Amino acid sequence: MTTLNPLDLLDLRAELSEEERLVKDTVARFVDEQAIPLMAEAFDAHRFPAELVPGLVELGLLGASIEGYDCPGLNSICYGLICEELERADSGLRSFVSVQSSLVMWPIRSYGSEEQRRRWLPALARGEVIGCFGLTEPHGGSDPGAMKTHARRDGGDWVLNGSKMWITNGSLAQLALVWAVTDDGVRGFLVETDAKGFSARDIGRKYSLRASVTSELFLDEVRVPDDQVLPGATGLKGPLSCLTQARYGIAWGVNGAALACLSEVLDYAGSRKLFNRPLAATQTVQRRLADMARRITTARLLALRLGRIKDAGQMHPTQVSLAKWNNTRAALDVARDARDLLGAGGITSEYATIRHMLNLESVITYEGTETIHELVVGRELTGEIAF
Ligand code: TGC
Ligand code: FAD
Repeated sequence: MTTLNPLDLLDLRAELSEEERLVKDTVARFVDEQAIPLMAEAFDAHRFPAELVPGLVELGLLGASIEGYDCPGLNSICYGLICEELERADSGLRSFVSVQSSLVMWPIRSYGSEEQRRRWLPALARGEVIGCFGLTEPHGGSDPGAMKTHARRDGGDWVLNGSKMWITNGSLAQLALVWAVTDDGVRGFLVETDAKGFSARDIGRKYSLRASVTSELFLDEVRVPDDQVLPGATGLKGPLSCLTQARYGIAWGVNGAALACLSEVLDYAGSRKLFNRPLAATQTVQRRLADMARRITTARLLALRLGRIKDAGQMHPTQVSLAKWNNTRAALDVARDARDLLGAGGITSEYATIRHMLNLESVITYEGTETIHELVVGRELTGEIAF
């Protein structure tokens, strides 16, 4: 009997095309050689490892699935595999790429004017411009319809006032896509962060996603010319459709974090000797390891199916909610259990598991909390809105 790969029990690799495997393997090499060695220190130091950006750019990982504008136009499976590999290093690294690709470049590609696309997309792909996505406000993120940040017309300009909270890349960004209420509903504004009246302040003392920058944004009479408003997006559907893209990537990414934990705990359980036998030779430990493998395998299958549906142009936001919810919950449960199996060492940065576990506490909250995604699926099942 052939031996199965413990990290790919159903041989999902066999489902990938040659191009998809090549993308996965290339990003995996970058992650193993350049990203993983940096992440524990970056997390400890509460800093985003910006030295990785040139490598991300060289591999075409910023805006990887955008067609044209100096971007590679890879399919959705490739984008998913990129997220999975990057999150094997750290959720913060995947977050950086998610925001740049799905929450800044995707809306400019989908809702921007031709002039906006030409101006911003190549620079964002080259990492010369870093972007952030400002939707959440201090009074509550789950209900973006309660947005207070507003924009009023003034001659040929718009004037923005308000604030945003918990914004990934906020103080790194040269370009902030800020969503604001206008007389015609919610619109997206491309705000250059050196504009007068714009400021960003980092949120410190995080115990999660420490290798990612999270900021507050303040807008005090910020003037934005009319040609920097996204013409194709009016209403809440604009930002919510961007979230669908990013949540899709998260449904893949979290599997990478879970795989990193499983890999680490398998090594540990195999080598740790207690009561004259390896830890791995006890029934309850094997059951726990098997359960981790079950959760990861089913989550990866779900992501793969979702990716194929997306590439066929058939993906529904509720399906993305189901996958973001299921896969993030699976990854968090795997990480917590792996942390316990690592014993005392598992509470230190000697192992990556606790870092992944803490990061996943953010991932289960951002891009729609677990409850919000359960309620989206509940609405689909019953037709009743219960938010
Ligand atoms: P609702 O009435 O349901 O919808 C309004 C309009 O939007 C459409 N729509 C969507 N379109 C595409 N994708 C989706 N996921 C969509 N969800 C809704 C909908 O069809 C409708 O269109 P139309 O034409 O009828 O007007 O809106 P609602 O206000 O009832 O929303 C419900 C709810 C709770 C699901 C929504 O507000 C929600 O998703 N809340 C969670 C907010 C959230 O996820 N925020 C994330 C902020 S960004 C972030 O966290 C980045 S972290 C990045 C990182 O570091 O990786
Ligand atoms: P709340 O909305 O106040 O929710 C609090 C609790 O109430 C949650 O448990 C929630 O599930 C529950 N709840 C809410 N509504 C209901 C209901 N109807 N029924 C039952 N329970 C409910 N936002 C951006 O715009 N851009 C970013 O780049 C970004 N990056 C982030 C990075 C990090 C590290 C974090 C932690 C957050 C980021 N966010 C970003 C914000 C994120 O999207 C919000 O935190 C999230 O949407 C939840 O909003 P909230 O924190 O205000 O929680």
